[in-house]
Amino acid sequence: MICFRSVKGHKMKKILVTGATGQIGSELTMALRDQFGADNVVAAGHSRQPLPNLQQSGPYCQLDVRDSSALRQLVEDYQIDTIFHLASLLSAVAEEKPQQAWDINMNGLLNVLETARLHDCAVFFPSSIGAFGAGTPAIDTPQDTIQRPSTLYGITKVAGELLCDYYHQRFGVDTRGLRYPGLISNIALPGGGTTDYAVDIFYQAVKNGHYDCFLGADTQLDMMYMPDAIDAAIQLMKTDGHKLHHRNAFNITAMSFTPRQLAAEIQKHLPGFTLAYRIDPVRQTIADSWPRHMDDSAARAEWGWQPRFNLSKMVGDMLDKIALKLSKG
Ligand code: AKB
Repeated sequence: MICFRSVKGHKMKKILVTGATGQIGSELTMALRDQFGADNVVAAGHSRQPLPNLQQSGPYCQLDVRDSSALRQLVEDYQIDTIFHLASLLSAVAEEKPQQAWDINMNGLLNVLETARLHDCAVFFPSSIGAFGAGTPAIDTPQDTIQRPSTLYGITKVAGELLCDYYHQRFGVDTRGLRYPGLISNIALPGGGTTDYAVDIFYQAVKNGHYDCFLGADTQLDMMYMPDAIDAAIQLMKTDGHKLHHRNAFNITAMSFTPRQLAAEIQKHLPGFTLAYRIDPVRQTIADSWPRHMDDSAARAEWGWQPRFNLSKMVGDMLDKIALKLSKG
């Protein structure tokens, strides 16, 4: 592989977040604005309405990442040097619309990487536990291992990891990425993932004291609370690139649990909470093909990854925040 320029240490001065109205983007954009200045972080959303604080606290625009000229214009207009590219369809919705998922996930990423090559930007790309498949070791899943996913989402994540590697090795673009587990948050809802139960359960527990879970009681998956997911993305992008042996993409996890274990933790705060199971065969099949617990030692060793939230800390914080949110209406 030929590399035409070496990777410089990118300073994040002008940042673009695609998919800024999504589950990660809504919080990452605000965290970046806090750290780098509100005017220096451009939020680009597409299909979802932005939350008022996202739209009002700094530059916001509409962008379909498949529109390469609009993307390039935006990068030129704001002199962007770093792109957090979050726009993507999630696993369950991608199974409903595989052609559209390919178009958005792959052509969107290609447009971002080409724009980054032409305008000398660094790129953050979120991969996922979905990049693994049934042939991957499910316990302590190694950083470098078999990746033969059976979902369209997973295929776009593996291809995305490889494409990011290619742009780094071939063109010197500073691409970096994480393999996120299921993400649990209380600001924007996730949109059509397999791990969404671990968010829905909190809203239903507080509102109705009961939840019908679409995954089976003992389906164990890696999970993470959103504050850790946000810190990880920013920390990885700030790390001196010379320290990184892996780039696309690092396994990271914070906890690993089943619906039964999550319910038991919620019951410590809400003793009357009940859980029943109404299995969705599509999402169950997807979950069964994913790792139960990833080995994230490469992330810990190469850039100091260390989560702050475990299961009990996350559950306490989620219940407090959701109760407050619902009480405000
Ligand atoms: C999904 O369930 O699709 C996502 C993911 C694990 O990538 N949350």
